Amino acid sequence: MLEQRGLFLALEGIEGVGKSTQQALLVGWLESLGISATPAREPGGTRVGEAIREVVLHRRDLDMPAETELFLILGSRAAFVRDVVRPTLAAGRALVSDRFDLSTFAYQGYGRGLPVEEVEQANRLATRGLRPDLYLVLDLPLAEALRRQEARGASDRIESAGAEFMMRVHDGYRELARREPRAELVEGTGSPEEVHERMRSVLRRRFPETFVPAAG
Ligand code: T5A
Repeated sequence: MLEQRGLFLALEGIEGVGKSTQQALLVGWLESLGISATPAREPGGTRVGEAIREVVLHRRDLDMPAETELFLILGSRAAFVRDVVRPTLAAGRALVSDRFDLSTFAYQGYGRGLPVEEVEQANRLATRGLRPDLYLVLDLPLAEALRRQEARGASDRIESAGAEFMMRVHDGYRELARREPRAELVEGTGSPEEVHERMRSVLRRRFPETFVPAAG
């Protein structure tokens, strides 16, 4: 178990890039090192968050301005931070979240066209300033991510927003990863194991005291 405060890792990137796959591998690896790790996802992770997720992702019958989508997602995040993130970190555990606030900047900011700075400001209210220790931003050519997503099946309300939207989100992630010191762009091509090994290298480099080379 990590001492004092735990470690907060957020997996980010467009749909189909491999976040869920890498989350499972990362949690397994952390546990094998004796680090208790909790997987979570956003939007969701709490009862109210899962109810919001249902509305935001699956209620295609609802016409929703981008601002409504934003505030619903931030509403879910406020509960997630209070009820999942803070208690997990206070217990000294690692939290591996499938998406966090970089998703909001990429999708509602770059994708939907809301001013990114204002989105960041509203997000600070939801998180009360709590931020991940590291964002692992998986990067794939858009066409490859779409192929993987199609192979996986059913798309949600946001995924169905079209190719131009997805391109803006894709480019937005690259821009965000460039300017966010806590973000690392991780090449998503190759087998899941190869991508996982890249993640391990990043974690060893970023947190050498936690992930000493001999630790696997
Ligand atoms: N959203 C979310 C916002 O708009 N704003 C926000 O602030 C937040 C938090 C969430 C939706 O909500 C939006 C964005 C999203 O539209 P979701 O279902 O939680 O949706 O997340 P998705 O990204 O849609 O999940 P996906 O399952 O599509 O993508 P993943 O998790 O990135 O990919 P994964 O691991 O499921 O893999 C997809 C397929 O590829 C295969 C897998 O087996 C799977 O079939 N695969 C690989 N194939 C070859 N090589 C590899 N290395 C592979 N890795 C995985």
